[in-house]
Amino acid sequence: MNANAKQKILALLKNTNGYISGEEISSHLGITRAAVWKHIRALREEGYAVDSVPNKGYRLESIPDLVTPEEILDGLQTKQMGRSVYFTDSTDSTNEEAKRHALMGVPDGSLFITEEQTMGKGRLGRVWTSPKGGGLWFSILCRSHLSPLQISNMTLITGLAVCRAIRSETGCEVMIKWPNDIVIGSRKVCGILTEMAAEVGKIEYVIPGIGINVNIPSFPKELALKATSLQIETGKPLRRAKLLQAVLVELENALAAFENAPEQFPDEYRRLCVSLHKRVRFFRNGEPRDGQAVDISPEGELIVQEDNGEIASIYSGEVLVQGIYGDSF
Ligand code: BT5
Repeated sequence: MNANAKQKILALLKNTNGYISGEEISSHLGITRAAVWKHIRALREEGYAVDSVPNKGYRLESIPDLVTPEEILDGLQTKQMGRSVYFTDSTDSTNEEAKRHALMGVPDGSLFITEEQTMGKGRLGRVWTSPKGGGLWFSILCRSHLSPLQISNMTLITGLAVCRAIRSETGCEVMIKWPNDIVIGSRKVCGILTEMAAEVGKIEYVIPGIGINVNIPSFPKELALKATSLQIETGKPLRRAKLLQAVLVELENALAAFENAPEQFPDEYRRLCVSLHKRVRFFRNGEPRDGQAVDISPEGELIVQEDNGEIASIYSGEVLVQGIYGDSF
């Protein structure tokens, strides 16, 4: 079956107010009425509710919550980001998908997205729970001009973009826990894992991998205290493709701004960073060190005034924040 014709029929249905006749569709696309019917049936199987009435034709009644290329590209307002979509029903990890495709020369801004990850990755070998259909599990391949040092800010810029998008799409007052968590209150709604490949002094590619808990009604016991979803917070399910489009736009803008002026770390990040002005604990050589988070440096480091009076600049790693996910120390 011609997938392109199916996409065109979907676009026609979306752009028609009311019914469109089978005859009109078939003459518009130059295919038979029987072929139109087959495509309509395929769309219904995917979850599109298409009403059909004799002598009137077809009408799209509702759109399922899909993250297929058709739904992502429909109305996407970016120049490059997310314009090539690699969608799978299930995969090990979208970061791994992106790495495999990077070797095949796919374009800058390619999006790798899946309904379910069977080996979703957190940092430091941890697991990211990615149930089917409940979230936005995706990675973006960026062939950046930044230096490996500047790239350490990628996670922070991505977090800022996700934060902006969730705020504008849902009104949820999400905050950033430095460096890679997006939280609502004291629970995590999104995690970011950035991976990169570099030669000496030159970036080959960088892959921000983003997991957003969207339509997850509840979490298993071991996560229930530290995880939340947008559905839990707002009380209703959300169209994932629409939120994703907003993230892609924000990410494209935030990255462009950062590439133009890498020395100007956005003040907005500081305002949205829940770790700042809190008691924090970090680790040096396995030893816990406590203090107060006082600033983010222009390079994106967390600056901590330690209890012993020293000032520490933390570049990466785990930082516990008192009051978040029940961190206590
Ligand atoms: C992260 O690691 O937060 C990075 C998560 C990145 C996930 C995305 S999904 C798309 C792409 N492909 C991948 O394979 N990964 C990326 P970290 O800071 O290490 O946090 C991991 C910890 O968060 C786990 O040990 C759990 O305690 C908790 N966790 C696991 N799944 C969670 C979920 N769905 N929501 C909230 N917390 C979760």
